[in-house]
Amino acid sequence: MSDSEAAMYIARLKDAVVNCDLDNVESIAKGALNSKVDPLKAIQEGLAKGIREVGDRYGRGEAYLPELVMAANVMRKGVSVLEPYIPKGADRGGLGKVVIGTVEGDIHDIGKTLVGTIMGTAGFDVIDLGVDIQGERFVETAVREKAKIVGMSALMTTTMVRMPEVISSLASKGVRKSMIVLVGGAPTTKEWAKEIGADDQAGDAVEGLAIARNLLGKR
Ligand code: B1M
Repeated sequence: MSDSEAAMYIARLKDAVVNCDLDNVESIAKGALNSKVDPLKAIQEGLAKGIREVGDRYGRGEAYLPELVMAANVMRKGVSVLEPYIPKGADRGGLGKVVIGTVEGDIHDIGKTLVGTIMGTAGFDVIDLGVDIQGERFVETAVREKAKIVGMSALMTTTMVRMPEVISSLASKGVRKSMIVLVGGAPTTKEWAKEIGADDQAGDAVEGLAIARNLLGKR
């Protein structure tokens, strides 16, 4: 595969999301796989850039909710083709448990699911709680499963405020220091993580995995 062929597929995947092209995204994603394009790169640099572009247009009032929904469906279809081909790590399940979910009031799941998948393929045992997860469920599950990592995702400024509640609850159960707390999602930042007492914030799935490995290695 030449670099220009990879770039062509990545651009076509992005365009498919931007143009809400549900009919063709599957064949473009399969073409990318056949041409040995890295599936994670295809998701992050192709599909995810497309959905962010549509999101930005929505934010500026240049696109409407139905377009956002359609573009998200295109993204999910593309991810479903590419995701099974993300290379798996050697120590499957051996790195410990990660409890991950999208916080209460928030139904965005594409990024959170991708983070869970990447951590799973790298060897973590991932418990994905889903979306709109109340703080108590994060805490109960993390305690019951003796999780090493709790990962919270929030895509909205109105829902990221749920994150510190979960951290306080972990602290009140006396387990905060035994778990690594990571946060992510578009409105979150490193400063936010620090402010609320999380261990770190990840800008994307690959960074999330790198941070998780690094922090676990220090324990
Ligand atoms: Co929504 N939406 N949306 N949306 N949507 C945003 C978030 C928004 C920024 C768009 C905008 O206005 N520009 C805006 C929020 C504004 C704010 O902050 N206040 C918004 C809004 C307003 C809404 C609704 C309220 C719209 C409405 O109904 N009027 C509604 C919310 C309903 C609710 O949650 N209660 C809504 C609905 C939807 C759809 C259903 C149409 C769809 C979601 C489909 C789905 O997820 N099943 C959708 C989408 C697709 C988006 C945007 C366009 C894209 C999100 C996405 O999937 N990105 C988004 C705009 C944006 O984010 N710029 C937007 C791709 C994904 C791969 O990236 O999720 O960032 P991301 O995840 C990354 C990293 O952030 C990181 O790694 C991931 C993978 O690399 N990461 C973590 C994420 N979580 C992590 C956790 C970790 C670590 C890393 O822990 C370990």
